[in-house]
Amino acid sequence: MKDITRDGNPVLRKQAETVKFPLSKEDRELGQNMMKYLEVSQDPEQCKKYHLRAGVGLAAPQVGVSKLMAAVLTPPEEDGKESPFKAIMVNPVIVSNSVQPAALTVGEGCLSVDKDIPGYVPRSDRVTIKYQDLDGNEHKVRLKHYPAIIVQHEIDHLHGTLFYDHIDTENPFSQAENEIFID
Ligand code: 4LI
Ligand code: NI
Repeated sequence: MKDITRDGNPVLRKQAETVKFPLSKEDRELGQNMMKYLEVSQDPEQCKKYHLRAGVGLAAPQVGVSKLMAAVLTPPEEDGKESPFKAIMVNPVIVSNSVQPAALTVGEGCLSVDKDIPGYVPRSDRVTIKYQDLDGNEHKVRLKHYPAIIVQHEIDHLHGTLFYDHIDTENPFSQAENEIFID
């Protein structure tokens, strides 16, 4: 799990394959290991010990597997206003998204992209997603703000898209009308 695929590896540019149920032992472990990576990476001591970069999302192509699977783990916020989101998502799809655009004020980073690429990544502020969990149960959830941005970033990975594809090359900090910023 330490071996994250880096930009330039063709697996990051492929459309990932649908995962069939019941899950193989291999697929189940893949999901569990991706979540484990996020948990370990968010613990400052373990992060240092294993020389990891912290992440809040990880998609299967980032560990070299071209399958529709991703893990998301948002750390609990200090003010506790926004509810944390934790899920291993199998075959996730965005079923609807808000017209309201949003972007992270500081831009996005990606475990597969070593250098900082400055610019706003325009996203939808809210999304409704559907996915299956490791037991094949269907979930439909509505997310907003930071969790919504992370999920869009991870689902992009499953279709071969990287965050910087969305940055305006002419004007990386151009703002969409009404765009809201999330820190
Ligand atoms: C330590 C412990 C500053 C710069 C702030 C760190 C626990 C950037 C932000 C974390 C930035 C945790 C993150 C993402 C950004 C920047 C991802 C720190 C891990 C902040 C996650 C997928 C984009 C997600 C907010 C170029 C690896 N994550 N920061 N973007 N954090 N982290 N993304 N942006 N500027 N990437 O990167 O997991 S969506 Cl939780
Ligand atoms: Ni990424």
